[in-house]
Amino acid sequence: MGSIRSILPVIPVVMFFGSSGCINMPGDKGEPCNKHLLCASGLVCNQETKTCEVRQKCKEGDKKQCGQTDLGECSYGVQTCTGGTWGECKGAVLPVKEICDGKDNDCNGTPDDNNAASSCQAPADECLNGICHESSSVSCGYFIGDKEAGRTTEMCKIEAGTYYIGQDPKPMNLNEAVFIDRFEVTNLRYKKFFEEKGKTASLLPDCTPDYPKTPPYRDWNTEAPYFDADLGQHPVICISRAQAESFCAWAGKRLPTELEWEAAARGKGQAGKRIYPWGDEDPSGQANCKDISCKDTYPKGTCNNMVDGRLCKDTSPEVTSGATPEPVLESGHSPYDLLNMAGNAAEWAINPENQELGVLRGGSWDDMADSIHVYDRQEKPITTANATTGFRCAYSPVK
Ligand SMILES: [Ca+2]
Ligand SMILES: [Ca+2]
Ligand SMILES: [Ca+2]
Repeated sequence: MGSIRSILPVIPVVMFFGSSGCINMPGDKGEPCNKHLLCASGLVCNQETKTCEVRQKCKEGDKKQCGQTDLGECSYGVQTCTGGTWGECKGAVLPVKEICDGKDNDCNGTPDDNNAASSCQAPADECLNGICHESSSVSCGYFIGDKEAGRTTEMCKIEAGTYYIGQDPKPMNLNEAVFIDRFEVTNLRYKKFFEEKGKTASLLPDCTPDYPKTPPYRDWNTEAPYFDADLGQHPVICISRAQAESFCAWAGKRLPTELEWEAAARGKGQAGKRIYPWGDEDPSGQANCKDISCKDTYPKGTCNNMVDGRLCKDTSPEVTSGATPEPVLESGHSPYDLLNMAGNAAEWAINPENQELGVLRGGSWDDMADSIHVYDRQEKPITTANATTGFRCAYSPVK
């Protein structure tokens, strides 16, 4: 039974292919086309000569676009028709592995995605704005935004996680990591912004009417010389919240929320249950504020408003005579190594529940040590601008 079934189907197949002359096969190269004007694979029937020729893929000299995409670093190239076939693709830039360089190397429309950080030297590094950063231990050292340059534009990364917030600290969650300026915004940084904005009067730091028009604090005006270069590294003061927001937007940043600001001042977890950025010890030498436990910016008794223009409103013995803003590079390191979170300039922050509420954080050079705690906050109209009001900016990375 089985042997008969396997033999029978073989017979017609042998008969069919065994005699090619019986059917009209497509012609080979140079042969006549068959009666259906067909030729073998890859050949075409020349309608005039009725012979089979190599398929003409294109017309001599024709050009067409080639490559994969023109997104990111990629671009299309051009292919030219030569001898009936398309030549090589010239000038096209094809996708390559994404590396950390601020560019879209793999041409998917997003720069530095697809783990661009893997091109950084150490495995723990991360890629931000085209620069590799060590994410393991260093919290600062980020330079974000191309509008500004210089050390005082450095930012620190505040990790997502639980922070103990408030005078009676309660756990609160910072959902996403945020970058915050390491320093208060300086006069020099603000000057660049002010000039690029055409010295618009509404952006002029203006202490009127709280303080007399006395140098160095009222040395800003729209006429040259309007800016005291000696105070370039001091915090810009006499800044309203709208002016602060304007500056941060110009720099590609924004004002921090109160939660972000306090997280940056305290540090993460239980260790953040401190009262000052540096811990629980008095500010001695750590903060620029105005009682005797603060830094003594000027020797006692040397400040005279009328002569040297420094603001020293209070000359009583318990007050550090001559407390004024100090250069932002100096004091009060927080766990994330931000400076002057306590004292120096008071800093605008945003309360997300009530954005119309003006809030100043950290106290200022004009506050006593008991008013510059990490949880201290002053509510003020957002139009407030006096010799204590400054700010720093925050930044959320684009995902
Ligand atoms: Ca990409
Ligand atoms: Ca890249
Ligand atoms: Ca401050």
